[in-house]
Amino acid sequence: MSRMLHKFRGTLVGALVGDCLGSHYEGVPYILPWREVTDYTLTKIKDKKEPIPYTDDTAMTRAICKSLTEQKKYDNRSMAQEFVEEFFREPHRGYGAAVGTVFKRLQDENPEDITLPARCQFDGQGSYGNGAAMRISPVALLNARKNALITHAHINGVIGAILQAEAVFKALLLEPPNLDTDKFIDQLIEVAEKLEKDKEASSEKKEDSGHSGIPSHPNKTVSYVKKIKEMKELLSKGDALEPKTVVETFGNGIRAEEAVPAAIFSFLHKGKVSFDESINYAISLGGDTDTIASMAGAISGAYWGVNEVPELWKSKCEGVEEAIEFANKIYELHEQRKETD
Ligand code: R7I
Ligand code: MG
Ligand code: MG
Ligand code: MG
Repeated sequence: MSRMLHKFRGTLVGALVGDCLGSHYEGVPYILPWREVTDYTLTKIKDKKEPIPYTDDTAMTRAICKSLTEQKKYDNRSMAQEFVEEFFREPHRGYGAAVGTVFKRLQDENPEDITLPARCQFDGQGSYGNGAAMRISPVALLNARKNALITHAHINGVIGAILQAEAVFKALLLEPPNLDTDKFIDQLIEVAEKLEKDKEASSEKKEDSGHSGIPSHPNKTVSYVKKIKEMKELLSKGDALEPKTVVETFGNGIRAEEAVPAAIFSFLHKGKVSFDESINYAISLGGDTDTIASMAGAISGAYWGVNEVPELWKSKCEGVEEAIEFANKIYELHEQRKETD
């Protein structure tokens, strides 16, 4: 089997197991002891008879896979339709509290511009939730910004999704044990700097013309660039690094600007060691554990490939087979594109 297919499977299965395992702790307001997390993920789940269910993070990822593989291309209207269908089929997968409004409006109004409902969220600010970033791994090779805008209009929600996609994309191109963390960080900084420069430019333009573009609130936002730059310093502390410092630096909440840096950092800090350490570490940070672990899992799975995902996790989580099938189909698409390019 080709190494890249292996890595595509690792990406989707990695995102899935991170979601399933992390969901056990979603919302805990404190840092979890390492022992507690590994006791759960490596021991306690052995006794589970029922599959460990996936949450909205995976439900939306699957909707993206479905659209991509059925349309055989990136089509945002089809993406939106799959999100809506999936949401109304199983609304109780733990979706963010506000995103259901977007799906209802998409269904009831079928607006010509499908990003309209998302732009009306939160009094026109758009959602800064991590829900665009959490689902983005299958689009890592395609169009992350466009996909984010279906549900998340706030610039920080969008930048988070693009950076997460970028991290997955970069990890696909690396082979263990060759992970130069400084280089990985420098490349991400470059992308983040460009995105944040665009954000400033678009907000200046908005003030000038009074036109409503993508809502952006540069004064109220924390910079991704600043957070990514801090990763080097934290990584240099090695095992002496306290999880408390990590959470103080990045946050661990439902905002994309917290969860995305926390996930990327979990990969850089522990994903170098093994796939499972990056998942356990992401969960141990507390807060939005399913989403942070799912995003760390996508990056880490892209780096390691599916064989490095523990068999126990693959056997206990709901939807692993479907994730592998989707990975196969997206890989096929990827190969076809290479031929026609
Ligand atoms: O971002 P989203 O899809 O939620 C994803 C999260 C993940 O943890 C999943 O695992 C699931 O549990 O939910 O959904 P949204 O409803 O768009 O955003 C999530 C939450 O962020 C909202 O319900 C709000 O609490 C908060 N939020 C905001 N609050 C105030 N002002 C997002 N944007 C704003 C805002 O502009
Ligand atoms: Mg969830
Ligand atoms: Mg939830
Ligand atoms: Mg979550």
